[in-house]
This record gives sequence, structure tokens and C-alpha cells, in this order.
Amino acid sequence: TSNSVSETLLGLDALLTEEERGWQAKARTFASQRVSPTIEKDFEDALFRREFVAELGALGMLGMHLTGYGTAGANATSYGLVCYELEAADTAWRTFVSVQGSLAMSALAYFGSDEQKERWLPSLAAGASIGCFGLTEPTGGSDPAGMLTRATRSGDDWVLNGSKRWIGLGSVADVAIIWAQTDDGVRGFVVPTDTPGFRAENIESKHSLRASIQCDLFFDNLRLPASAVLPEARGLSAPFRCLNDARYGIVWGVMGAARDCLDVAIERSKTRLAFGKPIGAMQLTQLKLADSFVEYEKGMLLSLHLAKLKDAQALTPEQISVGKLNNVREAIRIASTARSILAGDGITGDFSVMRHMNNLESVRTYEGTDEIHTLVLGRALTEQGAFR
Ligand code: TGC
Ligand code: FAD
Repeated sequence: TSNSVSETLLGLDALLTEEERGWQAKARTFASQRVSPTIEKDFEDALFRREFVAELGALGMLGMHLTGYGTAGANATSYGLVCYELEAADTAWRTFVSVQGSLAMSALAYFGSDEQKERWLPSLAAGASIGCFGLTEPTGGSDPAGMLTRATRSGDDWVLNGSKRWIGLGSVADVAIIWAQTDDGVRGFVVPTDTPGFRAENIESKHSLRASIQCDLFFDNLRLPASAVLPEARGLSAPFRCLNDARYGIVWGVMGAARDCLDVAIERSKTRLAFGKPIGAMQLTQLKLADSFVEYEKGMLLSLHLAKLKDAQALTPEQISVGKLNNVREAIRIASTARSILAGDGITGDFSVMRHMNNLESVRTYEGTDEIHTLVLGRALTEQGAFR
């Protein structure tokens, strides 16, 4: 777990506190000792290692940006560094922390009743339960305002009908936070997954995020008590507030994947020979590595800046869009450049690079596509919405 040249050259480590370094070290140890040894095979076998859930809970990494109910109350940089180290091993485990901690747990913490929080947050924080978050539908994810899933009143109860698509952890979750249209606008529902009428089917045949689970969810006259609605969530701004937390974690996470690709490429450039000398001694290889390194460091500086804004409660959705758009885009470029340095061997599972490349294709799509974040920024710059 020693630091590589890509981490030390610019000296960003000096900007971290002891506590932040402690979180980073814990995540790095977990990633290198638990995830990395089997991840290539897990990716190939499409294996989600359920046993890691409680381990991440014991490390305090689930909903770690929240306070109370067994959560760690860590600062934004610490949360970011955990995402960064987990994603350096594989996006699947940063995604797990995002879905459980930032989406399902944030929804409960920000909008839940005391009873809902007490029922679910301690066990989600400990990793004794799994939570998922259903916003996207089969007809499209970029425009959640067009959702078709509907909750109607039946006496005091609610009856849920519809479906969701791409829902992380859906088939292993104990509780689902489901967003639905009602006569009163979009509301959120806390749905125990053993409720009759709830069905989850894994989406198979993925070429990305294979060590992670995404599902189609179906709700067939699923009956819920009045107490299942999230009392404080009204309108789409509620799920969007949870997305802000998860998107912030992605800003950091993808830089972890980028670091791993860069490190692999630097190492390879020292040992691989062509035309009688190391490929790292060739100017074209150095150009690739230097450009990648500069973008990596800029992404890290942006992450650190957004962390300071988040801790000051001043981080805006537009600022998160700058981070998500830039860092995912640059991580993809860095991974692709590293792959070109590894050339033929780069497409094999002997190296992590192609796995990161494939995973990052999911990341550019979920939590708002490149196009959506571009349009968020376009709207902020011109005061003209161009979505519709
Ligand atoms: P719009 O009119 O802009 O906004 C509706 C209401 O929401 C408020 N709002 C926000 N509030 C908090 N945070 C944000 N980021 C917000 N963005 C908007 C807004 O102020 C308004 O409030 P109010 O009180 O006036 O009603 O809404 P729109 O329908 O025009 O949509 C805007 C758009 C396109 C940006 C939005 O729909 C969007 O973000 N689309 C992308 C959807 C998305 O990201 N889905 C992600 C699903 S979860 C997932 O992918 C998990 S991946 C696994 C992992 O994270 O690892
Ligand atoms: P669409 O919305 O159909 O978009 C198709 C294309 O059109 C995209 O390129 C898009 O950018 C473009 N487009 C759309 N609108 C515009 C516009 N106005 N202008 C220009 N271009 C536009 N969702 C959840 O709710 N929970 C989860 O846990 C979850 N996990 C996920 C995990 C994975 C691995 C993946 C792949 C997705 C996950 N999602 C989840 C769904 C994800 O948020 C959506 O895939 C994403 O929001 C995009 O929706 P879509 O795939 O339906 O594409």
C-alpha cells in the first residue's frame, strides 16, 4: 500500500489532515487486501461478494458522511478518499458504498420519519441490511419527471404499481427507496423488499460493473401502510438531493480508477522494451504519461476544492456537475491512454486497465450522463434550460 509516484509528485498528500489520512489508509487496506486479490475473477464471474458488506459497515464506511444512527459523521474529504481508494480497486465497491450510503441512507436521513430512521439506518450503517434506490425507469433515466410508477391511496394505505430499471443491489436489498408519482407530485416510499408484489430481476450480460448487481424492479399492486411514505420528501428535489451526495463521491472515486491505470502504465513503461529500449524512454510514451498525470492531478485538486465547499455547506449542484463531468471524462481518457501503452496485453485480465475502462462507461452514464451535466452547466451559464 505504499504511495506511487503519481500520488507523491505534486505533494497533495500534505493537504490532508491526520484523520483524513486515517480514513484513506483504512480504505486502501480493505481495497488491497479484500477486493484486489480476487477482483479480476469476480468481474469475470459476475460475483458480488456479499461478505464485504458487513466488513465495510464495521469499518464505518456506510453512510459515513451522515451523523447519528450509527454513522461515522466523517468530513467530505474523508468520504471522498474512501470512494477514491475503493474505486482504485474496482468501481463495483465504490458503487456499493454510493448506493447504500449516499442514496438509500441519505434518503432516509434527510427525509425519513424518526421511526423509519430508527428502523433502518443503524442496520444499514452496520452492513447488517442492504438498501437500494429506485429512480430510473425502463422508459428512461435522464428525465425522472417523466416517471410512470404510480402510488395511489387506498384508505390509509398506498398501492404501488410500475417498474424501475438499473437499480443497484435490487435483488439483494432488504429495503428499497422507491420514487413514484402521486396525486401530490413525486413522493418517496420505504419498501421492505419482502412486501408482496415486489419483484427484482438481475440484469445479466453486462460488460461493465460485473462485480456488482443491477436489477429491474416490478411493483404489482404492492400495498404499503401510510407510514411508508418519506414524510419530508416532496417533489423531485428530494431524490436529486441524494444524487448530489453520490455524484460528489463519484468525483473522487473515478480519480482512484485513473490512478490505478496511470500506475500500471508507468510501471509497464519501465519494463517493456521496444526497438531495444524501454517504451518509457520514448517521447511519445512520456507525452501520454505526462498528459495523463496532469489531468489526474487537476481532477484531484478539483475533488479537494469541492470537498471544502461541501464541508462549508456551500456546494451547489452545478459545482458537482463540473466535477462529475470533468473527472469521469478525464478518467476515461487516462484509462484509454494506459490501455494503449499496455497495447495487446492491455486488453487482458492480467491488468486492471480494461476492467476500469469498462466500468467507467457505466459511471459516465449513471448519476446523470455527460450530456445531462453539460446541460446543467449550460443552464447555469446562459440561464436557458435546454433539456426540453
Ligand atoms: P428541475 O426543474 O431542474 O428541478 C426540479 C426540482 O429539483 C430541484 N433540483 C435539485 N435539487 C437538489 N439538487 C439538485 N441537483 C437538483 N437539481 C434540480 C430544482 O430546484 C427543482 O426544485 P423545485 O423546488 O423548484 O421543484 O428538474 P428537471 O425535470 O428539469 O430535471 C433536471 C435534470 C435533467 C438535471 C434532472 O432530471 C437530472 O439530474 N437527470 C439525471 C437523472 C439521474 O442522475 N439519475 C440518477 C439515478 S440514480 C443512479 O444513477 C445511481 S448509479 C449508482 C452509483 O451512484 O454508484
Ligand atoms: P436515457 O435517459 O434514455 O438517455 C439516452 C441518451 O440520450 C443519453 O446519451 C443521454 O445523455 C441522452 N439525452 C437524454 N436527454 C437529453 C437531452 N435533453 N439532451 C441531449 N441528450 C440527452 N438508477 C437508479 O435509479 N438507481 C440505481 O441504483 C442505478 N444504478 C445504475 C447502475 C448502472 C451500472 C447503470 C448503467 C445505471 C444505473 N442507474 C440507476 C440508471 C442511470 O441513472 C441511468 O442509466 C441514467 O440516468 C441514464 O438513463 P438511461 O440509461 O435511461 O438513458
